[in-house]
Amino acid sequence: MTDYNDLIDKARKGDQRSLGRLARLIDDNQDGAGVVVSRLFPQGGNAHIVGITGPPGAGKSTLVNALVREWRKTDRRIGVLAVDPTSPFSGGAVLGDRIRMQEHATDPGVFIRSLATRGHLGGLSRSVLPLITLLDATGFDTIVLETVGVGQEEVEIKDLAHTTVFVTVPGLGDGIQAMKAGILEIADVYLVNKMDLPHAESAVKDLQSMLLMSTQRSAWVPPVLRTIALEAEGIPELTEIIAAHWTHLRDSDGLKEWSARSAEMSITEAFREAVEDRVLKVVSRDNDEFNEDVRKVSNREEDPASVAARWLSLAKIREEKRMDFYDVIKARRSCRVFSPDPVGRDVLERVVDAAQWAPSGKNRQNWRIYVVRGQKKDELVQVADRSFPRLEPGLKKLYDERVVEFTRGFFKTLGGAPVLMVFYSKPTDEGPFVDTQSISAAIENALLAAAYEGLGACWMTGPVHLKNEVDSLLGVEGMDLIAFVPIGYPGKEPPVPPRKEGRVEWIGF
Ligand SMILES: Nc1nc2c(ncn2[C@@H]2O[C@H](COP(=O)(O)OP(=O)(O)OP(=O)(O)O)[C@@H](O)[C@H]2O)c(=O)[nH]1
Ligand SMILES: Cc1cc2nc3c(=O)[nH]c(=O)nc-3n(C[C@H](O)[C@H](O)[C@H](O)COP(=O)(O)O)c2cc1C
Ligand SMILES: [Mg+2]
Repeated sequence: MTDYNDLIDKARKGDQRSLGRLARLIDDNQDGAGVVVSRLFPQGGNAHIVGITGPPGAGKSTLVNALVREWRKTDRRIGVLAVDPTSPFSGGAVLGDRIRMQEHATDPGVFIRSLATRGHLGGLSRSVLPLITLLDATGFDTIVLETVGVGQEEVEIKDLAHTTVFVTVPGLGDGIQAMKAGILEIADVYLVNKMDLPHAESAVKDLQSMLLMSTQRSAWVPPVLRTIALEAEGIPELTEIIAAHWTHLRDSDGLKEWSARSAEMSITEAFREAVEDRVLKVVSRDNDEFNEDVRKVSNREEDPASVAARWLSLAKIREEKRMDFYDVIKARRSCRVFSPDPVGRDVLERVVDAAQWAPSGKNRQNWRIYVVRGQKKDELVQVADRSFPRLEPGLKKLYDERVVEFTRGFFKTLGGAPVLMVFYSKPTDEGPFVDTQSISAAIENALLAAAYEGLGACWMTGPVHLKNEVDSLLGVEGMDLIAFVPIGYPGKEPPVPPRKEGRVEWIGF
């Protein structure tokens, strides 16, 4: 198992290889990417994120290169994420970026990564958000995002970057007009690059008069700068303005507003991606259940929206919890409130399979597991409810009335769980002591597997004194009733009871 914490620590100390590995993990969305990002996230929130956008070929990469050189005169760490457009007009941009920023390739204070867009976030790659988190949380002071903006779609960059610089060039003429609607609201700094070209001043004038027409009024008045990126002309002025805008944001409510807007956008985006991933998993000709739906819709037995709604409520669509082993152990909590959402049969089969891989005395596998839902389940729940009065006096001795009341409510419906697993032990000549240990191993395996699947469950002793009723409901003879395990998606995250001290003695260490 990869030790992500170790990688993160090294990356924070400036180790480029660890940083590169984490970036690749995130960019390729490999297993573990989600875990890493959620570990990194709380450490972020310090970097200044600067967006550089503008039409293809405006000189953005050349400009970023010059900016990095200027910033590196002081000791700050700079991250660059260059997002390549999928547009056929600017194919080869990856190579271009690499060449233009090559002078920083060996500088340990600079991290540069080019990303291909995958049609998300208006020209921005889907992994941009988590990669920003990576750089932010590992101590980069400034993060530059280079994106191609050719129309409306670059608008989202303002939700990703604190400071957005829009770069244009002389001679675009009507091109600028076309962009007008989109760009006037987005940038904090406007810039005409390639001032060495003819008609450069008139491009500046055009931009200035367009900005005057803008109805957007705020405390920050976006300036128009002039640069020749190739010769690093105008770069010190640009870094000064970028720093001034950052100061302005932090001294006003601007940063707070930006953070709220940015959080909203990133949740929406993460949500959309998660749903999209689940959808792609379902929509496959390898999936028999899906094929059955295809048949139904093509025969007009069910409409597409109803099929989609059914899948959305099903387990397959839920986020798979890819957890470390020890995270699973800690995620296994006794769940007391369940969601009524159905649990897919395939998920339950994996849970039961895990139970059956438990060790047992002389490998007798003396367990019998009943997985029950529907009316039979409801009848079993009623038996559990009727068993409660027997428990009550004992509970009252231990807990206050609120807890007793809550437990009484829990027994009424077993937390509203959609499925109940009933564990029986078939007596062997090993005797009840070994038999019970064996089945306990099976129950705990099932609980851990359930936690891994994102399910909640609760180990309950089961209404032993009403065993006859349970037996006859299930048609069982000659076995010991061991446990009731209600199971389903959690309706509420269970509380975490603290672990007790002094339970372990180390001898001979
Ligand atoms: N004349 C002149 N050319 C420049 C200037 N800055 C950049 N260029 C040239 O413009 C071309 C495009 O530069 P890039 O930096 O790749 O532009 P870009 O906006 O990053 O391009 P894409 O990422 O493909 O959209 C290159 O040939 C640069 O050498 C400048 O100030 N003056
Ligand atoms: C053998 C065993 C029997 C249990 N029986 C019951 C029970 O009858 N009713 C109940 O509500 N919880 C029952 N529990 C759940 C415990 O109360 C619960 O595990 C404990 O409060 C610790 O919480 P946790 O599982 O979230 O760590 C049982 C747990 C075990 C291991
Ligand atoms: Mg570029």
